[in-house]
Amino acid sequence: MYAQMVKSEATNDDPERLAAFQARIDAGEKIEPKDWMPEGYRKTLIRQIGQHAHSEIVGQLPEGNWITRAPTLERKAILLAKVQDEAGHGLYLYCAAETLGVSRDELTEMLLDGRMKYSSIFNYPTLNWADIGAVGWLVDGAAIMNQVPLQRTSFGPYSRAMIRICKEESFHQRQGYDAIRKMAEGTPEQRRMAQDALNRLWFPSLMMFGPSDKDSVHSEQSMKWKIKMNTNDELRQKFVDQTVPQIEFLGLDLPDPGIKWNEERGHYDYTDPDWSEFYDVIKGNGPCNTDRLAARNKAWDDGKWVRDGLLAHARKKAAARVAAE
Ligand code: FAQ
Repeated sequence: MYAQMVKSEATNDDPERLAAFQARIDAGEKIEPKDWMPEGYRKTLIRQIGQHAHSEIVGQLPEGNWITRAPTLERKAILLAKVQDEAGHGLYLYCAAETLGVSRDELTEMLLDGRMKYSSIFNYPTLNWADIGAVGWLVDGAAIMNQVPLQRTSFGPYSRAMIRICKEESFHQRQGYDAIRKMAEGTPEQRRMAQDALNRLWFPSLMMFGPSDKDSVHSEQSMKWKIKMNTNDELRQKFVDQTVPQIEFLGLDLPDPGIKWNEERGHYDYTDPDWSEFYDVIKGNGPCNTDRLAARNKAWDDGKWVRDGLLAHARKKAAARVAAE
């Protein structure tokens, strides 16, 4: 099975080659597609970049759902631009993965038949306009916390894709914060909606960083290879520390009674998400898993005639070129 195949387990590569490869990583060199790399490195990257690309594409669904119902023309234009950006991020990432010898079609098929994952967060519904503000603020906020360090990741094409993605994600986070601020400063009903969105999306946002360090399967090897630059818990803590003052600025109630400043640690304490819920969601049993995969499968099936047409055109041109030679 692909999922087993891409585990970042130790490989049987020649120890000398492995040591030279590790020395390049330790020296901060970028690894480029034509360079030698251990099979485990290549497969771990395909798994992570592929999952990331799928998340960008599936992540368009909960927000796209609100484009027609945005409260003003300005908010509609902003949301439309954001959703288009997510499609672009998916494309940069699929291109980065393709340099590792897997095609975009193969990756898509693995998403569609459940062999590859996408971020757990997109299996939660967006019930109202406040959720759209909260997605930009919290979900893009969590995404960018993870992605800024990935600009320094060891694989060249991934690192370069992340530079552009991060510029756009920071606009996404700010537009979300602005939308939720408007709600928090609005009528009592708007304020109630903002609070409700924060309460529902807080723990799913914390889950985006992955399981706690003691349960993370890939972190140790991925950090050695600089495919990941931080552990899941390090990034989750940074996100909590950044977001709590924003919640206070908005005058909203904290979504977790366990949030308290810990003077000794110099960080906020917080309650861990319900990890059994997380594992259930990534196994396919979240509130929207079935809908999300059905929507992507439908888009893939509906687009078949376009792909077939383009392929037929390319084949015809190639045959004409061969005939002319
Ligand atoms: N959801 O050993 P670890 C966005 C899986 S940004 C689902 O810790 P790893 C922007 C993991 O795959 C969101 N599955 O794994 C946007 C593994 O399973 P496997 C995407 C998860 O890879 C915003 C198992 O659990 N960002 O979409 C999750 O070292 C708004 C064990 O976990 C990225 O992908 C999860 N949350 O660390 C778009 C960033 N967490 O494969 C639209 C790049 C873990 O063995 C709207 N990725 N799993 O079967 C990463 O940094 C890492 O892959 C982690 C997971 C941190 C996500």
